[in-house]
Amino acid sequence: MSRQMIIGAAQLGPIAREEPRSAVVKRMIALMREAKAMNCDLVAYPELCLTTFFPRWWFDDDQDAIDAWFERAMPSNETAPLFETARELGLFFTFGFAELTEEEGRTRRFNTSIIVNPKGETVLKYRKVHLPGHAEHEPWRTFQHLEKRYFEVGNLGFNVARAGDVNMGMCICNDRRWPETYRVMGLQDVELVLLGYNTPIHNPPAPQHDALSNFHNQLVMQSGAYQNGTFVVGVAKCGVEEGVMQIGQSQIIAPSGETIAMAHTLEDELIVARCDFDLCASYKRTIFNFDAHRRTEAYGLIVERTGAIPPATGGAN
Ligand code: CDT
Repeated sequence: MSRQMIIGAAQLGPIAREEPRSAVVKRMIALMREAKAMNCDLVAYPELCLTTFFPRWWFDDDQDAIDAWFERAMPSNETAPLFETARELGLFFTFGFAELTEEEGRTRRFNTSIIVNPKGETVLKYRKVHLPGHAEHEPWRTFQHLEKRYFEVGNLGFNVARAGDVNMGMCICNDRRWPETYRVMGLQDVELVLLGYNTPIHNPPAPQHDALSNFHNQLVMQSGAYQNGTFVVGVAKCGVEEGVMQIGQSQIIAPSGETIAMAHTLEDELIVARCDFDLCASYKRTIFNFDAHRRTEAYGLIVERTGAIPPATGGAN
């Protein structure tokens, strides 16, 4: 019998700075009910999806103002209805939030996502590893991208969990641009990578890339899917949020690398695809049979070196 899941990617349009979590949760529940009506088994939401994308602002080191964007408990009073609705409907779901936790005797803050099963249990937690942007106030930018200030680098790695008979993993936004993200999960036989993103079209240090934002979004997720024989589900928070235009293009990608469903708006929108996880095997057993074809003896630099060092000049091979 083939292993199938109907997956809903629940794209969210902009969330205003003043919009309370309770209002966002209502929007998420409306999409969840729509997903159930379309026979979905799992609903995926974007990165940091309970509030506006707050790293675009500098808060003058006002820790209370910063911490107001973070969740101290999950579920919380405000998010409990999401968990209850998923239980009522019998759905898996995944979403991203800013996590504030006490660990190793100190307060820690992560950009986090979780997968929750239909019983309301968290089956996997992920904390974002690749934090883009900058750590100091850079007033020359039209908006800030202060993830390096507000979050620590995730300390959980890229784990894969067996849930609903499928090997599931997660990453978050900027992680999707890095091939190592997918490969570490590929080496755990991942079949479904769930990821959310907030991607402004304008990148102040490299405005020449702006027109390629959608292309790059597809390029990285499609190649990650194909090269690891996995489904990839990318879910945007998009549209003009507090004056900043963010890309949409939420999509579900098959292990062939083909996009099989894509959002066409920059608003709350559900896209749905039936995913047959047995399709992963034809890639994992042939062209990307890691056991047969990977040559780890040639890959040492991947973990030994972080930044690129050019070759010495003048030498011939
Ligand atoms: N949220 C997030 O990771 N966004 C980044 C923006 C990069 S430009 C600083 C992304 O890679 O989409």
